[in-house]
Amino acid sequence: MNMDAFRLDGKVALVTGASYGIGFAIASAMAEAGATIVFNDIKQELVDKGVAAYAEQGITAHGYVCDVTDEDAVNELVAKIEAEVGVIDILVNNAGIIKRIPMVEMSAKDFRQVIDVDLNAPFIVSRAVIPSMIRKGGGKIINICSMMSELGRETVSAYAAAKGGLKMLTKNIASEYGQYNIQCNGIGPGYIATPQTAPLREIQPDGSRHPFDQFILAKTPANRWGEASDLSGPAVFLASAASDFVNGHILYVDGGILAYIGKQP
Ligand code: NAP
Ligand code: GCO
Repeated sequence: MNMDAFRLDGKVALVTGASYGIGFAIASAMAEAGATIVFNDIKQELVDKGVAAYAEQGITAHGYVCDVTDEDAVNELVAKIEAEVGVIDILVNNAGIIKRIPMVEMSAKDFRQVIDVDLNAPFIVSRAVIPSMIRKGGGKIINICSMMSELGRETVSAYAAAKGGLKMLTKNIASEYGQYNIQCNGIGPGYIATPQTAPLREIQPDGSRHPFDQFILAKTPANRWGEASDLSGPAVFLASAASDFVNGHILYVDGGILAYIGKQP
């Protein structure tokens, strides 16, 4: 097998919400594999910080301010990227939020905001990039799903509904656009140490680990939280020609959580 199949040379990759966290790690890995990196964030300040952080790794990233829930802004962003950088070959729908509120205490506004960012936005951005992918002869779309694409837990009803929907949106894009040599797959990270999960890992006043931290360690055969870098290889694989016959698949990168009933008492 020619290992160049795992390279991304000559490809333009848009990773949404990638100033830091999982998106930043995925974009950095794709750059190492040869891709030209484009990313967006809501705030110019964070875009600037992201560009500097990529530069510290020797990566010249193209950063843009864009709220992925704003359809007009997304369409303008894609047109600007195509004019300034090139047609998007790889899209990673990474931007996401979570609100941890018991469902009966959650407002419909809060519920809709999570659905808007975590499900509606991947639809909006994918719809904006697919026509050019078709004209170019193909492309790759990677949706960042979750354990909550498969499992529920207390306080994350909106997030689980969104990520469950994102799993099915992934399968539907794969079904509808596979004929144009577009592969759409998902990555389902386990529990990853990023700002999004920082509240779940806070050291307690008595110096002990957060109860949820201990819970996740007991539910993870790897007995550790994931690092954003654990997602790099899977993302490069799904962005590369090595996965051209993989379509509609959710690749869980979870240290074994979904396979495991949990540590015995
Ligand atoms: P994070 O640290 O909270 O980063 C999320 C990123 O998305 C931030 O850069 C954020 O920008 C951006 N973003 C949020 N709303 C946006 C919007 N409307 N428009 C543009 N950008 C927006 O999260 P993460 O842990 O890296 O997670 C990244 C993705 O992985 C999310 O989809 C998350 O659901 C998913 N995931 C995370 C884990 C985990 O354990 N961490 C596990 C499974 C899946 P701002 O800072 O400006 O808000
Ligand atoms: C939570 C966590 C999880 C992770 C991730 C797991 O509150 O349960 O934030 O949802 O973010 O999605 O795969």
